[in-house]
Amino acid sequence: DSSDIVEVKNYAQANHKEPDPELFGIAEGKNVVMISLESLQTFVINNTVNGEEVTPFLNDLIEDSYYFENFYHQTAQGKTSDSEFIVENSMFGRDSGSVFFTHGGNEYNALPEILSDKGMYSSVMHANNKSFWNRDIMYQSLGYDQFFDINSYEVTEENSVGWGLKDVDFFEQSIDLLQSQPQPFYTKFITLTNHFPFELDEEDKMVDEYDSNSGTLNRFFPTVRYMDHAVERFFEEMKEADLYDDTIFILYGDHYGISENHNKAMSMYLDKDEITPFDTVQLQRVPMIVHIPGHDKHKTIDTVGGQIDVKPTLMHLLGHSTRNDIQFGTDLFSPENESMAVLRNGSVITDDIVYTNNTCYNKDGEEIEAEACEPYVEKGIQDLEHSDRIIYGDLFRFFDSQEDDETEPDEEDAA
Ligand code: GP9
Ligand code: MN
Repeated sequence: DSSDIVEVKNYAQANHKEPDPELFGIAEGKNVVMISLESLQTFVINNTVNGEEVTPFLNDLIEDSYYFENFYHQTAQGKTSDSEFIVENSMFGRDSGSVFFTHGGNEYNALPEILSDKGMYSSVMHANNKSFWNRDIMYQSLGYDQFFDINSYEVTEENSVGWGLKDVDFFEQSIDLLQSQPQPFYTKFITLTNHFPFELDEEDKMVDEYDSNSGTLNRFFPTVRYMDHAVERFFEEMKEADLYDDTIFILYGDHYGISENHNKAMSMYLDKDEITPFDTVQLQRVPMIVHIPGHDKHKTIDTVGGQIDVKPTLMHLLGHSTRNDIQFGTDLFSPENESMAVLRNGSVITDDIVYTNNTCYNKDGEEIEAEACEPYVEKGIQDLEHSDRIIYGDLFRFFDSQEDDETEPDEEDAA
């Protein structure tokens, strides 16, 4: 009932972390381009296949960006839709099924709605049917102003492969749509080509397939390489369209592309004897890149975090306090960040431990005594439970986000 919201709110707000004052508001007034990179995992970053770089553009971009190398996807069966839900709400998805389907009509306090209320135009670009993952319904609940679905794109036999419109054509056609929007905008792009079963036309193969007993892993590398190329083209097009300088870019991998069914091939690629449960957790890392044109303090950051941290991170970059929000992530730039990620199955990662499968490991992958993991495991359970209570009780019906919204970050401390 409505008293639940008070408890959940108190829990979430007790975990609030103050932003880094140097970065707070650095992107104020700018456009935000978010790119959801289909099935991209961290293990291919700065790595090679058959002697060739898999992600040459992203590797360069990382040199000139904030790059979070210990950033985890937190999705479950809802795949892309889970990643969207987690990123937009700073809440966990469901432990099974997809919250996009089961609770698409709930009230939320999501990024698109918040940013829209603050004068930004919010939209999604994705060349698939609007009802896939129940997006047309859920995007209304999340407060998007516009969803450019497959009907906004010219999709032909020639420019399609696998699941649909090729990423290069998708980005190219999106530029006009982007320019039709009022600024500043908050726009999310969802790529498609690097999706299982990783099909690609010969002419688009820029690296050769890997050679192992897993056709899936073998094909993954050329489609990742193609997606990397598509993003490179998009950055060029943003510059040509004169949008680049007024925009900040957030790129993240949505979830794993290579499941545990391919462990044998994966161990061969990673040159390991076997893939242990510890390794499996490490393989849930996805790239997270924050690129701010003209910014000269970019660096690689080893803070442990996950998709749930994107919302507070972005809110603070745009200069909005999140002290009064209900969220389960933390600003990745906050000096007080606890460096921790909780996965949907209860696995937990910090700077020092990995907990998974009822086993506590140190960061060298050696089993250690359970006590070392206990407080983090408990925190993980609490986070998941409180987040779930919001979904199942539709608790945002009882939450007024505008209430004392104008409070500046430091006012309350001073009072
Ligand atoms: C479909 C795309 C892929 O529109 O987002 O979804 P996935 O299968 O990765 O969840
Ligand atoms: Mn996906």
